[in-house]
Amino acid sequence: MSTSTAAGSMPAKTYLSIGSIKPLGSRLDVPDTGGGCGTTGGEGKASCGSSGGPDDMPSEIWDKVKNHPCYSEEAHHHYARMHVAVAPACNIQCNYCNRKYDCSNESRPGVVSQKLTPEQAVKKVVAVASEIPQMTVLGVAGPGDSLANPKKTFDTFRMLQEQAPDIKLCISTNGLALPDHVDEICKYNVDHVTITINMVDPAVGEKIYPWIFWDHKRVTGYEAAKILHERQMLGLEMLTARGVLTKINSVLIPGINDEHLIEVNREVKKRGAFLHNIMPLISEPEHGTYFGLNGQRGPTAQELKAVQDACAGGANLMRHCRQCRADAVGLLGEDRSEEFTLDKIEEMEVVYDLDRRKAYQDKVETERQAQVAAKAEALAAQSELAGVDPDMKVLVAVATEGHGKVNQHFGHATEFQIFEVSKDEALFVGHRRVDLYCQGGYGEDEQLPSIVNAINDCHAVLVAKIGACPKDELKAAGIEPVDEYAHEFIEKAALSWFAGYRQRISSGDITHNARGDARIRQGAFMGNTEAAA
Ligand code: CLF
Ligand code: SF4
Repeated sequence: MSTSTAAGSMPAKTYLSIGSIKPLGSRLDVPDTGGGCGTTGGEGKASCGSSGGPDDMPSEIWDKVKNHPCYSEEAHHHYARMHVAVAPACNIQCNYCNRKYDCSNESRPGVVSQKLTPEQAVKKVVAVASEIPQMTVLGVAGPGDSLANPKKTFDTFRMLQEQAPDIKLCISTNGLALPDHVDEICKYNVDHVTITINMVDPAVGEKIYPWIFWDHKRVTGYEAAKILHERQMLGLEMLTARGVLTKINSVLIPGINDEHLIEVNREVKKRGAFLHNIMPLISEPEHGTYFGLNGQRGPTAQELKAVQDACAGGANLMRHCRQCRADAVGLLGEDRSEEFTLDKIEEMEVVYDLDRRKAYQDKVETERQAQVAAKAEALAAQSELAGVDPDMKVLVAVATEGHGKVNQHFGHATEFQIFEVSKDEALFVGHRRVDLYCQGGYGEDEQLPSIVNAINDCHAVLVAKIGACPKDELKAAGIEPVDEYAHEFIEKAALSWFAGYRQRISSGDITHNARGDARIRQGAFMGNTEAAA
C-alpha cells in the first residue's frame, strides 16, 4: 500500500463541512445546458434516472434502463446483475483501496473468491443466466480497473455477445484509460459505463490519489490528480457524444470531498452524465487501506443523505447502490456468488433458453406494473389533515427479499431498505446492512442494539412478521414495528402506514417526534450466512 504525503497536506481550497450543507429540500442552481435529464433523461427531475419511469424519459433511454438494476431504482427490486472478476490490475492508487480487496469503485471490501479468464467468465455468465432468468446485466467491475485490463474485458464481452446477446454489458472504470477505449466500448454495444469521479479539483484529488501510472511512469501528487481529472472529463464527454449512458460513482470522504461533491454533481451533469451515485467511504482499519489505517472515518447516514439531498436538482441521483463485490451475483441486496463457483458450474446442466428468459421477464414486468399502480392508488388516498404539517416527511425501514414487496421476517433481514415517505411520495433513499437477528431459529438479543442503530433515523419498520421480543425493544427505542402490510407492495404499504400515522397525530393519539441519526455499517456483507441458510 502506498502512503501519500499529499493525503495529509492542507487543501488549496477549503470546503464546507457536511453540517453546513444546505438543508433538505434546497436545490442547486444548475445550468440548463448539458446532459443529465436534459439530454438523456427526464427533464428537470431530481431523481428520474434512478427512480423514474417511462413518462420521465425518451423511450430509447427507458429501453436501456428499464431492466438495469443499477440505472433504475424500480428495476432493482426485480432484476439482477452479475460481475465477473476478469480485471485484476489497476493503473491508479486510491487511498480507500487495498489491492487485496475488491475495487472500492464498485465493490464492498471483500476478497474476490476466484479471478477468471474471459473463457471461464463467459461460461459462468451463461450458467447464471440459465438459472436466474431475471439476471439482465453483466458488469466488469474489478477487482482492479476494467480498462486497465482491456483485452480481458473486451474478450469477455465479445464472446458473451455471441452466446447470450440479450444480456446488457456494463463496465466500471476510474476513467484514466477511458478516452482510449471509447471506440471499443461502442463496438461491443456497452450501453452503460460507470466512472468513479471523486473530485473536479486536483487539490482535492491529491488527497485521494497518491499516484497514477501514466505514460509508462508513476506520476504523483497534484500532477497525478490533474491528469486523472482531465482524462475523466474527456472520457465522460466522449461517451455522451456517442450516446452511451454514464453513471458517476463518487465516494463521500468526510472532510475531504463532502461539500465538493456538489460541484462534482454540477460538472458531470454539464457533461451529460445520466446518474450520480454518491456512496459512503468504507474504511475499517482491518481493510488495510491508507484511509482505514489513518483514522479517516466514513459518513453517518444523515451526512450521506445531506450531501445527496443537496445534489437533488443536479444530475439524477442513484441511492440504491450496494457497493457490490467484483464477483457479485443476484439482486443488488443479495449475493449468490457462492452458488456459482467454477466447480459447481462444471456439474450444472446449462441450458440457455432465450424464450424462457423472455417469458420470465414478461411476468416480472406485469408484477412491476402492479407495483406502480398500487403506489398511485395509495398516493391518491393521501389527504390534508388538521393539525398535521402537510410537508411532513419520515423515514421507514422495510424488510424485503425482492419483488418490491414487504415480504421478509424481521429476523431474516440482512439489510433494510429505507423509504422517505410524505403525503406526495414514497421514495427509496437508501439501505442499511444489519446483522441477522434470527440465528438458527432463535432471536439473538445481542444483535438488536446494532439493528436499532442502523435504522435509528426511522419512525417505523415494515416487516412480514416479527416476534414479541424484538417488537418490544423496537417500540422502546421509538421505532414502530409494523407487520400488518405483509406481502403488500412496499410503496403502498409505506404510504398506507403513513396515512394512519398522520391520522393518529391529527386525532391527538400520538405526537410526532424527530428521530436521531443512524450508523452506516462498515465492512463486508457476505450475503446469506450459515445461520440464515
Ligand atoms: Fe455492476 Fe456497476 Fe454495472 Fe451495476 S454495480 S458495473 S453499474 S452492473 Fe450497481 Fe453495484 Fe452500486 Fe455498482 S449496485 S456497486 S452501482
Ligand atoms: Fe482500487 Fe479501484 Fe481505485 Fe484501482 S480504481 S485503486 S482498484 S479502488
